[in-house]
Amino acid sequence: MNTDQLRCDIFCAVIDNYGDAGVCWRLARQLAAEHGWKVRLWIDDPSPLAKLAPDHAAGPVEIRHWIEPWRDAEPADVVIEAFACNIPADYVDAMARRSAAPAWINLEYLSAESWVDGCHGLPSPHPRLPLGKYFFFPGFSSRTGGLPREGDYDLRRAAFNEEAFRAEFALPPRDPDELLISVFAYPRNRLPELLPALEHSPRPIRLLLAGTEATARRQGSLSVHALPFLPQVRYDEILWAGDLNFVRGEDSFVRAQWAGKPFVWQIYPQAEDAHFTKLDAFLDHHPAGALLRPFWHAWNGRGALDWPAFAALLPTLKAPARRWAQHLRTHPDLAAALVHFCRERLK
Ligand code: TRH
Repeated sequence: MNTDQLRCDIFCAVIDNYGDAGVCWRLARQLAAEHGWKVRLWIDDPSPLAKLAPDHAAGPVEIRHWIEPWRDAEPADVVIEAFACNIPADYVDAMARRSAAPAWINLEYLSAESWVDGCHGLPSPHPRLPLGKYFFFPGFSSRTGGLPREGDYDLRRAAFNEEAFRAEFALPPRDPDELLISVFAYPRNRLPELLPALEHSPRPIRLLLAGTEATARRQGSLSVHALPFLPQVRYDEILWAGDLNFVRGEDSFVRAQWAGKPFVWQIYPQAEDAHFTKLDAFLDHHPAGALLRPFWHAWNGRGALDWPAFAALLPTLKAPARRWAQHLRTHPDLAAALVHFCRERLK
């Protein structure tokens, strides 16, 4: 098969929030824009895309509303089901009827747990049809599929104009002593407990509440601003402008790492605190994990939220954050790894 211009169908079921659509959109865009693939994104709820990518109609990805009952569509060369969503049975039957079986990928959730290394790339034969599906895990080690990072990331960052960004969102020019904190958190968060400590900070703090409509206010050392929800290509700007970024879920968590700045992760909560295993696995890998652990645990609901102690650590956290980003860059990015993986299977 000519694997130069492959056709690819990505299936995305939106469970909640922006992460499902956000991860799929980012991957779809990169496969189309950087690898020349002809990508269709089948999404059961396209509404998050209106905010993530308001200009998506301009291409290069074809957005399709995934509606059941399924209407026939010819299967692509590469079929990606995101986060183990169940792709339509009729589509799977049509995949089996192709002369060459498509490369069928189950794109999994991101985790730093060690079992991921052993499961990445494993095949899972179909019980009935001559088809095999492969588990593809994003991750932090060279034995995983890596993390999404666009080829133009460095160029965009070099072109980022912090002054213009601040002016656009009515933030005053930077005070040299200021600490700029961005917050993107779940609605259940400990920000109300953090605010009094920030108000009493010895240095001025500017807090950007990402994707909210709160009104600007000032109290003691703290100034609070709301930022509108920006298109996904611009979310990085918030992280580049920040000295400390609070992020959540999966995609913003990865972007904070590329920014190479200290950050705090609010992990997607799971039943019976299962998410703490995932949180700790990440901290075990991060060069500043031991320092970050108490505050990160507290931000996720365990233990006292000791802002003065964490603020005192911030200067120490800068170099490890940069080192971690550099380390991650030594692995191929997720889209490149996926393209390589699929080409091998389609040979
Ligand atoms: O929205 P999330 O909480 O998504 C979550 C996670 O993906 C989680 O792992 C998954 O299980 C659950 O969904 C179903 O957080 P996440 O992953 O950071 O996605 C947010 C997206 O929103 C990300 O692509 C960045 C984007 N974003 C913007 O584009 N503009 C903005 O202004 C902001 C604040 C976010």
